[in-house]
Amino acid sequence: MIVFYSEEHRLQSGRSELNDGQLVPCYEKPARADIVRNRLDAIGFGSVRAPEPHGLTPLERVHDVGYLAFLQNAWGEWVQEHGDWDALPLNWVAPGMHRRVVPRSIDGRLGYYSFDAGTPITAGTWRAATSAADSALSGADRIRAGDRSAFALCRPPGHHAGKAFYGGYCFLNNAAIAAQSLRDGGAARVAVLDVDYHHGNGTQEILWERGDALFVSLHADPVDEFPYFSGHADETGAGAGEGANLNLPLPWGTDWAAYAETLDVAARRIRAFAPDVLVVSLGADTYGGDPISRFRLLSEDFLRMGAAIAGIGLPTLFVMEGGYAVDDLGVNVANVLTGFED
Ligand code: Q9C
Ligand code: ZN
Repeated sequence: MIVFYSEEHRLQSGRSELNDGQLVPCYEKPARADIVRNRLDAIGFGSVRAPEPHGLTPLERVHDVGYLAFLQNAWGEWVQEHGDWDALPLNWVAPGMHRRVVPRSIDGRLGYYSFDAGTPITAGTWRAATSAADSALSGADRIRAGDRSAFALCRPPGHHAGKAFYGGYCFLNNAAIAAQSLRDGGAARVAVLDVDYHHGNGTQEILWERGDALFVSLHADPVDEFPYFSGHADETGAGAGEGANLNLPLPWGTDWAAYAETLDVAARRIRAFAPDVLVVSLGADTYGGDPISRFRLLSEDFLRMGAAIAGIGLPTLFVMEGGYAVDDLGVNVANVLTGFED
């Protein structure tokens, strides 16, 4: 399968995120994409290409134009106000407060458009995020052209980003942007399967009222885990999208045996929806060695995951999401892709 990868991912290299009460080095760092790229090279997997630029139009099909303008300009405004250090938000709206008026202050707008303090905006954030979206869009183009599969090695990731918010290391929702592009290119129905350890709250929000797009997610139960306020089993969609959202929360400690059963539930739902294409939000933070996650998958289990996804029997675009055990991330991601192909 063809792999899309942009060197511009390096431009997102935050210094620190707020974690357990401390500013710690960002878990979401350039070495993540490098190790995946290197592993694919080492095993001679597919051909790696730079993405085609797709411009703003496909981003505006998913994200709010005011949000996109904010994201594009935030770093410049932040530097003018505070100088050349990562931009992190400090304030958010609480129930009973108001978000009718968009703040003029850059600090106010960082809070207005975000939901955590783990996602620094830096000088290169916009270019890196748009290059990742271009990889997802280039992968969608391959599927539209008739390829059975493609892999968008996106960095920064995307599934926590909503129509008008960033967070969870994500700025642009690469998977949703690709899914929309596939719809616009002629697919009548699309499904997004999210196997990242964390709930894909951004994708869920974007597709919430959509009957033409099924969202299915396996993730750590939000009663215990980030993003805490999204991902419960009773969130099933609304309006035309009622019933087209399936959350499958799992407890901390989940191993492959339990995961595989739940993945089968997801696969059966996707087949019943009868989509034309499948987009997979591929996070490998379900790995037992992941430093911020608490599932127990082994490297060999990712081969089985790839085979199970192949069993759904749809043209499939893989979009890279999380995974922070950097040393093993290349093997784990490559295992999903080779397990799919074999
Ligand atoms: N103590 C993705 O996997 N907070 N994002 C972690 C750990 C945020 C993960 C805090 C995790 C975001 C794409
Ligand atoms: Zn994750």
